[in-house]
Amino acid sequence: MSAHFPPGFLWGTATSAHQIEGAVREDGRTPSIWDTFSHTPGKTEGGDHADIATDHYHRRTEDVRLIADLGVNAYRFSVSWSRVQPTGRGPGVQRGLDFYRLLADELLERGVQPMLTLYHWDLPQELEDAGGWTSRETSLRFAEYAGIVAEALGDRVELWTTLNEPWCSAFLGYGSGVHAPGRTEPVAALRAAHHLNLAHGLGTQALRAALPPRAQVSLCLNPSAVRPRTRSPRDLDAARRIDALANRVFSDPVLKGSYPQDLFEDTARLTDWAFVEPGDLAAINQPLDSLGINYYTPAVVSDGSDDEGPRRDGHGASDHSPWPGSEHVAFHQPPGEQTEMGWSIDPTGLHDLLMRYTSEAPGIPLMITENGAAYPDKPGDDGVVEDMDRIRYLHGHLSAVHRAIADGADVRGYFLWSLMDNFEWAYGYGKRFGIVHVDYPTQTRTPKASAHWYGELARTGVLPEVPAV
Ligand code: GBH
Repeated sequence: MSAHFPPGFLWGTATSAHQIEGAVREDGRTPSIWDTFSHTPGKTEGGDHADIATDHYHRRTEDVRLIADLGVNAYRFSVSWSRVQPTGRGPGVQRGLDFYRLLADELLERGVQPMLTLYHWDLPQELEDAGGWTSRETSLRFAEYAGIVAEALGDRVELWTTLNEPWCSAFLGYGSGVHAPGRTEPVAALRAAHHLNLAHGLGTQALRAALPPRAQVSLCLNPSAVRPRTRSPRDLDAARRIDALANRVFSDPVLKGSYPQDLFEDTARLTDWAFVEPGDLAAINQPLDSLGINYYTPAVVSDGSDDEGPRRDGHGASDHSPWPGSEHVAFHQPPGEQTEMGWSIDPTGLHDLLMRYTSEAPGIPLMITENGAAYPDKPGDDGVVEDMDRIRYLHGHLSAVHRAIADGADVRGYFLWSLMDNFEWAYGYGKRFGIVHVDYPTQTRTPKASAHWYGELARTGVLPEVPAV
């Protein structure tokens, strides 16, 4: 039986501003923390930076045509905060806002629904210099920025997302330091997590005030499908701890208006959480129109208290843990196939998460706002990239999505990461997530086999088979 998806399902691809735009010094844009970080020696693979990236800022119209030609009906992109509000304060810059306005218009003209993310990790450097996400002020600045973008684009963009993966911003940015701003302070990471939650809440209020009622507001999380390595009490406790730090620290305040009690206990020797002020949790606990889930791979954990050597979570090679108060938890590579990132391929993790949020966020539609895989794709002599590994990855995960829908999950859309190869953060350009190949020296875009395969799915709503090789 072939898998049919519901009518009206959103079939999209996703990108983020810093990973594709380039043009970092144009039209009044100032550096973000990722410009600073990638230009600091030793922070990214090969010293790669995103000064040019895929030059999307200059190729907007061509790229919109590419998106529409794939056959998809949605596109998720993010706004560069320092292009729109260079100091992180004060009025918006018209040229910056115009770029996104034109992008939205060109997408809509071609029948592609835009989904706008306000923050995909590129904090204006000026705000970092004033404390970044460790400072409460940044949450207030984010709400102001949200209002500016909503005023400028609210008449044409219906789908809004406040933050992309606040876990990465807080714990990779301020804990393990493998992401910008590269700080390695456990308490700073916890403060950042709270201020990101607060930014989501205040930003959502600012969006609601400025947007027409039909607009939909969401938050994109990267929940961890975390599994204990054994059923021993110690491994179960390790899984509970990671679930608190990866998942519930974000989902509980947003969905329930509280932080998990066990998280306070796990982190008690680090902080008393006095940075959570009266009224914050009510501000964070705003109604959501949908919840975005980004999924790549599950996590298998154990209590590693007796293990030798530093703990690593596999994301980069930092000696600093992104798990404040739970540094003793060990992460294990599950058996079986992996993508080029070394991330194990396991679609059941996605199914599990969709079912989990179906019960934890009842009545809130779900979207898969990112899913995809990196492979070292090389074009053949004919220029074609036969990325069968990626097609198999996608087929497996889309089957899991279909199964979750059959099991009662209200999933409204799927956004494939990524539209095209791009700047993969600390990994630089060596890791290619695109369904469109980018030849960086010439900026030539060539759809891979997966792009044709995905286009067929988007046009028909029926999951195609994996082609035989
Ligand atoms: C997303 O981050 C980003 O939103 C996007 O910008 C990025 O390009 C894309 O994914 C691909 O990386 O570290 O081995 O334990 C995803 C970040 C990936 C962080 C999975 C946690 C767990 C695997 N997450 N990772 S491991």
